[in-house]
Amino acid sequence: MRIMTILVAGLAMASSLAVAQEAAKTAPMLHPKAPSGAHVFIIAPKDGAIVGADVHVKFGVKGIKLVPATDPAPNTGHHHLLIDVASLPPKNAPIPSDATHLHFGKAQTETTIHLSPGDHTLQLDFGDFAHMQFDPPIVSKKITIHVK
Ligand SMILES: [Cu+2]
Repeated sequence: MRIMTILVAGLAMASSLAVAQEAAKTAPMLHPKAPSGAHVFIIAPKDGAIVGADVHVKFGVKGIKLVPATDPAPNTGHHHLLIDVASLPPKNAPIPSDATHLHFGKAQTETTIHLSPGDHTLQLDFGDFAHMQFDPPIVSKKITIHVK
C-alpha cells in the first residue's frame, strides 16, 4: 500500500512537470507578479513643468529592487521610460526597445532626453531582466511637460 502511494505521488509529480514543460514551450513569456507595494515615480521634471529641449529625467522606485538587466532574481527589475506612449505595451511580450521606449538595463536612475517643442508625456514602466512588465504593471503616473 505504501509503495503504491509513493508510486502514485511520483507519477503525479512527473506528469505535472511534463505539463509545466509543455506549457513553457508553447506559452508566451510570462509577466512576473508584482510585489505588493512596489511602485515607481518620476522625481523630475514635475508634472506640468515648462522645460528646455534637453530634459533631465530622474526615476524613483520603492518596494522592489533595482538591478541591472543581467540579474534574473525575482522581485527585481529596471526602469523603462515611455515617451509620448498612449497606452502600455502588450503585457505578454518584452517591452519594445525604440525611440519612445527607453531601457535602463544598467539600473540607471536618471537620463537626459532631447525633445521637440510642444507637449510631451513621460511615464515609467518597470520591467524584469527579460524586459517583461509586472502583473499588475508597475508604472508611474504619466506626466505632461511643455518643451519651449
Ligand atoms: Cu528593459
